[in-house]
Amino acid sequence: MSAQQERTFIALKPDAVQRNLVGEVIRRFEAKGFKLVGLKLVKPSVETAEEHYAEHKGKGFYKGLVDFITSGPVVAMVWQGKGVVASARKLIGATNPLTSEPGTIRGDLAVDVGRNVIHGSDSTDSAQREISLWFKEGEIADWTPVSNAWVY
Ligand code: FUP
Repeated sequence: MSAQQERTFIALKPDAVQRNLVGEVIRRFEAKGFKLVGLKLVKPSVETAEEHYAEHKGKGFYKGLVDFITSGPVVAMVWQGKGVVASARKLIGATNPLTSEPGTIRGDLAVDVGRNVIHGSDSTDSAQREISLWFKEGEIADWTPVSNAWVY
């Protein structure tokens, strides 16, 4: 991975999977120009969910959040590219979908803060922590297109 590149952790939450929005969200990241380097469908353990959302421990919504995120499969992903951490947050939109701008994923696809479709790391430090929480090293694969020979 070159110095300009960075990685971010993205999770499509159980509502995204159950509402068949997986393709729609992946399409937006691909179209923007980022590279998919990790992808798996997982039903998170309570331990993983609690560690992932550790910063919210003690808040009123914490238990509901952990219950929700562990309720069904999540699509866990690692996306790579220039400025991907901050750019993904812009693509995703504000936490509460009722105030997320139209054109963003949450602004276009959700209404409820507790069912806001997607998670994206909020900094490069969080991204590193979250990628190592959700992925083993061998599950992430950087790649370079061989040529345009497959496009016709
Ligand atoms: P974000 O980084 O936009 O995902 O937002 P936060 O880290 O602040 O919150 C994490 C998740 O907690 C949100 F995606 C949804 C949930 N949440 C609530 O359910 N109620 C709240 O008031 C705030 C957050």
